Amino acid sequence: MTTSAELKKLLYSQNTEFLMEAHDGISAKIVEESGFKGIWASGLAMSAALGVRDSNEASWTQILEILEFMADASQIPILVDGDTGYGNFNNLRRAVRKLCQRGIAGICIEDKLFPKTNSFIGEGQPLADIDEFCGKIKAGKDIQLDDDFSIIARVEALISGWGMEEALKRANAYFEAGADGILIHSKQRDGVEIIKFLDEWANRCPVIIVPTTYYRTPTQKFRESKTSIIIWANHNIRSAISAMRETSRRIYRDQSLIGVEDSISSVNEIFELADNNELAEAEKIYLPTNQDETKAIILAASRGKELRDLTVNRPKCMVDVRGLPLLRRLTTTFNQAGIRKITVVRGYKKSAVNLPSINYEDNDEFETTGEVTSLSRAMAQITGDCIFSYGDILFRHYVLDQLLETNSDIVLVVDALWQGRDPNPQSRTRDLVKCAEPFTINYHDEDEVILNAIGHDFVTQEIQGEWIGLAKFSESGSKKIHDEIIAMQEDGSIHNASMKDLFERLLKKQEPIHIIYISGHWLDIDNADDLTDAQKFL
Ligand code: SPV
Ligand code: MG
Repeated sequence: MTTSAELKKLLYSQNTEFLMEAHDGISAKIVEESGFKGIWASGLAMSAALGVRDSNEASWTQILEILEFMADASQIPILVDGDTGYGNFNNLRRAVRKLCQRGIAGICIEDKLFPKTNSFIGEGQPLADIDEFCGKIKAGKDIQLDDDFSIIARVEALISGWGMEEALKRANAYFEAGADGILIHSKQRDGVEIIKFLDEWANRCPVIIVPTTYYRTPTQKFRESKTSIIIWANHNIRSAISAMRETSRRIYRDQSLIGVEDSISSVNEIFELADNNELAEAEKIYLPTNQDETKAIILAASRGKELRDLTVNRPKCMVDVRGLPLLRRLTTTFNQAGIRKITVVRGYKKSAVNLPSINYEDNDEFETTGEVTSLSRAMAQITGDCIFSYGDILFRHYVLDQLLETNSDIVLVVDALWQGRDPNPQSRTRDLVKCAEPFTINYHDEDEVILNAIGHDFVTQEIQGEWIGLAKFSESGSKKIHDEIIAMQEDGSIHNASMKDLFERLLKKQEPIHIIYISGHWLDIDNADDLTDAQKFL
């Protein structure tokens, strides 16, 4: 159904329906997600959002631009506040054609003079000549490109103090000229004159009301008097003004964001409203993919239980580290090294892992399976040059640069100063390594050293370092990893297997694995102390 047909349906619905004010794309989205079936594109609100008066200071084409954003941002019908129709019958004709072309459902025009003045300002505003206004309605109806497009005639006789008789006379003339509905406006504090109008009008055609000043009158009363549509006309722009004032004043006063951060929308909410995920999906389809481009796979399926309260609603990778989720810090490091294709394997609280511009794969059995099962979820990405990373580590940029320059099939980054971090090798599960050569003063960044063994419990004297959870697979390395995962799937050993198990299998098959040494400059985040270290690290 077109939005214009939907607006018609609301107009003729047996129930009283509601339109909510919006003034730009984002407010249109918010109105729609709140459940409203239609939008009132308020002239007052659109003007205010542009910082101008509701006196036709914004040109009609500028309003048209805003409407185009609103229509793109929402699926529900938009009834436009068309003021007086932006001139005479001819100006309205052009406006109606353009509105139809942009998928707007209807226009409301008021019987006042161009340039209009907001109806709440002053008393006894002059009204348009009835015949001239009827000609405008006819011209609009004759030109509309869409049969379902609605033209609502707004009667200003009550609000301008011309009386009930004049209001009824005008409503009748406009209805006979072809208006699809009447909007009757009032600025009384109670709904008495509106109810009187509704009762006398007796539903000859749909009637719309705007209870901005008579908001205390129960909605039920308007239902009983057969109101077709109630417009909540300006409450989003007014709430935006209050919120923006409060936030600006607070930040100005505090010279800090601490006082506002928890009470305002997150940047992620903006990404969600803008549907950044859709863009990420589209990029996968439409952007050329360079097959030689290095990819990254990040395992981020586990909760991180030791972080307790911090990981009740989100996994460890989304824990805040100095104002940004850990995962964002990690992916930014990859991006800065020119790696754009990043796949994250999610598990625990996967919907909380929602950063844009990332491919997601899910390991829904994360509680009962190990790292290799998570890695297998990203199987399609294990091709070409590929960086592998745990989702809970941070490292200096040079570490990744050094790794990217290696040439061997499988290269692990190993911290030679593993004891500096935590002298007890058994203090937590650590991937310790024995290598063909130890780290010495003569070690060069580019030296790739053979890995002899990887495990959790070697005697201290034999340990040359700790794998930090970062690795690179070349094209043929990726193929070896890929094939080994398939073998593990086939022999059933994949289930609880860790990355250590996978590397051990390759070593057993005499597949060479290399390491490069670093000396500190990284950390992984397992507990609250690590998180404190991470704040310092940044
Ligand atoms: C608007 O929202 O711009 C209106 C309604 O026209 S009112 O401001 O009440 O006149
Ligand atoms: Mg208006």
